[in-house]
Amino acid sequence: MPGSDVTATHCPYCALQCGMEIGPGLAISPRTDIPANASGALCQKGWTAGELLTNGERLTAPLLHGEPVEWDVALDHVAERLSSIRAEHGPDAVAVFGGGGLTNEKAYQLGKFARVALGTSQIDYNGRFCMSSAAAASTRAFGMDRGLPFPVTDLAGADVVLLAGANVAETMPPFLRHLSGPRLIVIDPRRTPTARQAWLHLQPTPGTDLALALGLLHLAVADGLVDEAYVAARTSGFEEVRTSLASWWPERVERITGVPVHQMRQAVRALAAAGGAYVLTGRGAEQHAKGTDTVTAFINLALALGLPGRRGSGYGCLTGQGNGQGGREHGQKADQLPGYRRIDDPAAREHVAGVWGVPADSIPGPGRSAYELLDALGTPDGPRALLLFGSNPVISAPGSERIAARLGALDLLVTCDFVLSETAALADVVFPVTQWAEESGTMTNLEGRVLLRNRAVAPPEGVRSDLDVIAALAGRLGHAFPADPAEVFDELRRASAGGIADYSGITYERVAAEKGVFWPCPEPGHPGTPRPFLDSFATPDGRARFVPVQHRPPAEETDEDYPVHLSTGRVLAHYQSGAQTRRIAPLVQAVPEPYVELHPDLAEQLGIAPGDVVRISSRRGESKAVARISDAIRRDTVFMPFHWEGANRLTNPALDPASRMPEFKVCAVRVERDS
Ligand SMILES: Nc1nc2c(c(=O)[nH]1)N[C@H]1C(S)=C(S)[C@@H](COP(=O)(O)OP(=O)(O)OC[C@H]3O[C@@H](n4cnc5c(=O)[nH]c(N)nc54)[C@H](O)[C@@H]3O)O[C@H]1N2
Ligand SMILES: Nc1nc2c(c(=O)[nH]1)N[C@H]1C(S)=C(S)[C@@H](COP(=O)(O)OP(=O)(O)OC[C@H]3O[C@@H](n4cnc5c(=O)[nH]c(N)nc54)[C@H](O)[C@@H]3O)O[C@H]1N2
Ligand code: SF4
Ligand SMILES: [Mo]
Repeated sequence: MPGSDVTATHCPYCALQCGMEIGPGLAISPRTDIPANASGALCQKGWTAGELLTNGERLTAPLLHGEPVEWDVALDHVAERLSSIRAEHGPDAVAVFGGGGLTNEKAYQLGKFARVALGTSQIDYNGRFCMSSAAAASTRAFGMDRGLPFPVTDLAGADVVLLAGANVAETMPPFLRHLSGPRLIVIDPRRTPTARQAWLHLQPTPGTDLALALGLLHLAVADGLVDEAYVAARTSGFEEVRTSLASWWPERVERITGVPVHQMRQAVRALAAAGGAYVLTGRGAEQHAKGTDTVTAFINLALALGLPGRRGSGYGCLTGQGNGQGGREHGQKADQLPGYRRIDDPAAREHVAGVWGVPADSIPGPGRSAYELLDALGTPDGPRALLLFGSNPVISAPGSERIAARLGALDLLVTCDFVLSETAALADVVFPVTQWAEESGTMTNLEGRVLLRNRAVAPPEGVRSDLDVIAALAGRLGHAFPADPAEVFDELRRASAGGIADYSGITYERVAAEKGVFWPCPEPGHPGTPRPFLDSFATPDGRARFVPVQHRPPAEETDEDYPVHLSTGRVLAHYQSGAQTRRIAPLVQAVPEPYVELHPDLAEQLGIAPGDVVRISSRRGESKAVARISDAIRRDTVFMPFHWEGANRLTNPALDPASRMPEFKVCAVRVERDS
């Protein structure tokens, strides 16, 4: 805010998008006018977010083959290479990869840049690795994917909240304040800090949530707990689901999941007896080669109990990245156009082509999904150049060594980043870009509430914004793109008008004055839509759809050679690939190195003591980590955070058929003491 020495903005990290203020000397303090953290809470990462702004490892000049060069030199080089690669191999030889941490304006502009300036179909983003299974399941059931179709503050009024595969005590700590009233049921193979606060903790074998959800629904039906009036009035397809449950009797589910029948019964009864109840899924349930069906099974359970579309109850997915929600709405996804439109829908193409001023038939069709795109790089049929914004796949993609090799096979790799991430270190050209506090733009948080980040400080000399880079490249390729976020947002509004995620009534001024506006918001006078499903769902007949699904084992099961399940996830102090948080001293101090968590019995069997270096191998690769021994994990499972190189050398890139989500949460490994 010009004229004031304090600027209101939001945290650079997760999807809770806690409100914060930046004062003199980059002092960070929580805002209390933003519902997500109105309690005045921030987590450790939020408090220390300012440190990366002035970090010594900040990039301040473009790098061309590792050497600092002038901006024009780097931009000219990239534009020339892109043009010649395109001329020689066709437009699909150039690919774009985006991220769910990018503002709405950047996500929108990246999609337009790919389709209009490059004419390529090859664009996707890291959200495929994140909540895509829940998005696919929600679209299938409700006709719309808005992570939480209700404000977070609604949760406080519930009697029971079920968290399937989410460890919010570490992944969004201030969110826990909304859960201080309800009884918590947590489904997690580990007794996490979240599970420790639960009224009931179900501890399944990784990869068995689908069986568990079917077992819970089987019990609900058997015990007469189905809300028949709701099912009749608001849903379709229940009979088929009821029939499909027959073989999922609780004892069989106990054998598959390891969760005792009496605990399942306790969970279902509590949910059914509650005045208000929510079923929420996180990555633990979603990041599987059957993640979409797993989420569907939890949605079926929620529907049978009459929760979605009812005030004080519901189903939701806890979106993870800062703009994980907005990032999946505005066209950086392979099959999508702005406003959460489908790229294969002729009417959607006409509308967006009109806004872009291009013929509809010039917009390329759908391209490859994230993993498939990365895996095709540098292959005879795949892209030969990649422009990458806001992701570090050398660390975060499954089977990462293979992906690093694919990146190495490119003719041209270009990244934008503020630090030399492991992926940027492989790039031919790196553009140094501004960070959250140095630029303005909108973010859509896990509730679907559009929020405004305000520029608080000037960037270091030599640094430009992602929008500047896109505009400069587009300009060199013969297209005039604006670089001003407000101007881009105005165009995004028009492009989204009439779509599922309609932002046309949202303005920066409104967002600032109202502390956020919920989409859909189709007109300037429209109040926004905090709870889109109260009257009807977004399906053609307004009813939520039950979809029958069946359990199946993980893509890779344990065997003699690889006898232990590996699961992966997060710790409080680090964020994602760690490119940011591994450079912030207090966070490094909190968790300095990669580790593997294993049960005392397994450790004893393998002769491993706390602090030993352990070698973990899978069919994809091998990595080393320090042993942490804890009875909070199942005996048959080890856990590794993925914030360092290592975990993803092991993970299995088996993909979910609907969402194309890789199986990050379960694969088979061998664990040995490193001699
Ligand atoms: N500190 C921190 N916070 C973050 C992030 C971060 O990197 N660090 N990233 C943000 C992002 S992008 C995301 S997506 C969210 C993710 O937020 P969460 O989904 O809460 O995080 P994860 O640790 O990936 O997974 C949650 C839990 O799933 C459990 N799990 C593993 N396998 C299974 C399984 O088969 N079934 C079940 N039911 N559970 C399983 C793990 O033990 C873990 O405790 O966090 C956001 N917030
Ligand atoms: N094994 C395993 N792997 C996983 C997961 C898991 O649970 N287990 N989770 C998956 C999930 S949910 C996610 S979301 C992904 C995330 O993994 P990544 O996609 O790698 O995400 P980040 O580490 O956030 O990468 C962001 C990069 O972009 C930079 N950056 C941040 N903001 C901006 C910006 O505005 N502009 C530009 N140009 N750069 C920016 C950062 O410095 C960093 O280098 O990892 C996935 N990988
Ligand atoms: S919970 Fe998320 S948004 Fe809030 S301070 Fe922590 S990282 Fe930032
Ligand atoms: Mo994520």
